[in-house]
Amino acid sequence: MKKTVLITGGTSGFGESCARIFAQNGWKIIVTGRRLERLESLAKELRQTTPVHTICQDVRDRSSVAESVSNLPNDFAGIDVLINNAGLALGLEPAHQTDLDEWETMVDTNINGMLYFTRLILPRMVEKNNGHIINIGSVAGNWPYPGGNVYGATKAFVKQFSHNLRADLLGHNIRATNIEPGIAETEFSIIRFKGDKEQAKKVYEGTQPLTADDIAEIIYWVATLPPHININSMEIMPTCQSWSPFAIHRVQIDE
Ligand code: NDP
Ligand code: 8X3
Repeated sequence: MKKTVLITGGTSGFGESCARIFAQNGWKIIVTGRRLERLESLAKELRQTTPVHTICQDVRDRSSVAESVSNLPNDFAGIDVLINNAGLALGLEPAHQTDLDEWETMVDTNINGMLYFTRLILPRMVEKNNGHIINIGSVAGNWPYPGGNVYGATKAFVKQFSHNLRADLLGHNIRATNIEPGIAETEFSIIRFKGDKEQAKKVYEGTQPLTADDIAEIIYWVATLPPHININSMEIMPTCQSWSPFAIHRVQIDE
């Protein structure tokens, strides 16, 4: 029997690549996103190989998420894997110069969106004693960097929530994984810099960043390991990325 994966934010980047790789491997696909045209064109492509159900919605809209989960067509209702991927970073300003609305948007999308889908789908997984929640965290949830402020904090939430899920779900045969990518070239930076493609391009200049397909392949591998194996978290960087020494502010001392 075909398995079913629900991927939030399937209109671009990691989510879109995940939809393709799971479809190529015969899974039934549920994809969400706000951009209807993109959802329709992806669905048209994937339907050549597998059944696809699309949900055009904002993950921040709790009642819409509840309605779409309770109205899933019968063929798609038994979700085996939920990939909480929809998310974004806005801005790279220091905390005291940021826009509070942008902080709220990141919290609502990266945290609340994930919570809504997880809470609504988990009881079905518990009932059938099977399932896998894969959350998309980030290196930004593990390591602070200037301008990472709320974005990194939302991803730290995602990480701890993923691990706490494991604690609650012990004995229910449900896996939970936090995927923590480093620099990856998707539309992420274009969104972070409010559509400024030149500024976004500079993030990747002179590097070989991760690609959406790299991450999707890792997610697919994690989801298809033998059922007794749970990857708790996986941090992935491109080879060209590493850590820096601690920053130290020094003042001139007059002798
Ligand atoms: P993209 O911008 O390419 O894709 C983001 C996806 O999220 C889109 O499909 C977008 O769909 C969806 N999305 C954003 N906001 C909402 C919303 N309110 N409601 C529904 N869908 C939404 O970025 P990535 O693929 O890179 O990002 C995917 C995830 O990976 C994010 O959680 C991001 O934080 C994380 N990540 C990214 C890294 C990177 O360097 N690229 C590294 C580490 C983690 P639409 O606009 O159509 O709604
Ligand atoms: C995205 C990676 O380093 O831009 O989560 O925060 S980073």
